[in-house]
Amino acid sequence: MEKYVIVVLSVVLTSTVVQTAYKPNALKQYRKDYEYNPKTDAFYKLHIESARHWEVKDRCKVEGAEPMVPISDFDIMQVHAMLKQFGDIGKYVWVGDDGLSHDSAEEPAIIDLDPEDDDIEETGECDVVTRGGDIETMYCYRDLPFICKVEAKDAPYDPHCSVFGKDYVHYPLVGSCYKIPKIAYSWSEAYSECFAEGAHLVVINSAMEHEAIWNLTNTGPKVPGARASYFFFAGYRAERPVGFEPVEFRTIFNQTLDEAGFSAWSENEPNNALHNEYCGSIFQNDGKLNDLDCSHRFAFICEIEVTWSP
Ligand SMILES: *[C@@H]1O[C@H](CO)[C@@H](O)[C@H](O)[C@H]1NC(C)=O
Ligand SMILES: *[C@@H]1O[C@H](CO)[C@@H](O)[C@H](O)[C@H]1NC(C)=O
Ligand SMILES: [Ca+2]
Ligand SMILES: [Ca+2]
Repeated sequence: MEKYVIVVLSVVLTSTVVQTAYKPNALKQYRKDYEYNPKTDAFYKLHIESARHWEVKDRCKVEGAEPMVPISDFDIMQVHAMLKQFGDIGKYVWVGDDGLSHDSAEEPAIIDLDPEDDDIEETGECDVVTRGGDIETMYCYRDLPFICKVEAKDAPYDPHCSVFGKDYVHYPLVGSCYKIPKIAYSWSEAYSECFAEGAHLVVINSAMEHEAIWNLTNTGPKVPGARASYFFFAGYRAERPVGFEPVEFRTIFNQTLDEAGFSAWSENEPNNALHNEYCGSIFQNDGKLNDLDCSHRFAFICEIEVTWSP
């Protein structure tokens, strides 16, 4: 064990040196919240918010990744190094199934009161990596942190959209790339997700961009979990007014809608339903704007502006 820790430390130190050394183009960058490991040529993110094992695959997938399967010692060292930054989140992290059998980390029942009871077996156990660097198993229903990984070869640089990954669609006439992540989020969660991707919640700046967004909202499968499938959160917000002040929607860049270049609301919108709609969205039926409750979960659109060069 001690020998192992020394190996881990020296690897961690070496990779730190590699990462801080100035080498143009040497360091790959996926999303802002992923860390590159040159030893595995892959990107990793430790999700310190916990989830049940069966939720992990989808959560990684939203980020274009998969649950990390510990296929090499470098993967384990990566988990070890990332966990070290968070002393408070317990000893175990969900990982993907490596197909091998491992010992259970669960305490065996001291006295089996009912030998006929085989609930535990039905519950099933799933793979974890421990702080000590072992692969063990725990009950799949536990809430644990988890780790996602994407290999650099699966997240190639997209020169049209200036982003790593394959999910952004380029609209050359508009000069932007767009993505509808496959998850429903509150407005703030959506804002953060786009930011982590190196993008921002979509802002419509022209009639042509309106056409493109309208088209985009009518392509592709519905996002699961959305409160209504025909609204997409976008980069507009208003402050909740004090008293009878008028409600004024601005873009996330603090422009008025007119300054942004597109100010068409859907019919009878903004209606501030239940006096609680201060976040902007795009309505699929006409591609125009609608106000929504910021805390409800909807699909959303991320945008990356790209400079057109001949
Ligand atoms: C949107 O779709 C319509 C019909 O499919 C097409 O005519 C139009 O050119 C598209 N607009 C953009 C900006 O892609
Ligand atoms: C946004 O713009 C308004 C109007 O120009 C200005 O009063 C306000 O201070 C701006 N807000 C920020 C955070 O810059
Ligand atoms: Ca735009
Ligand atoms: Ca509304």
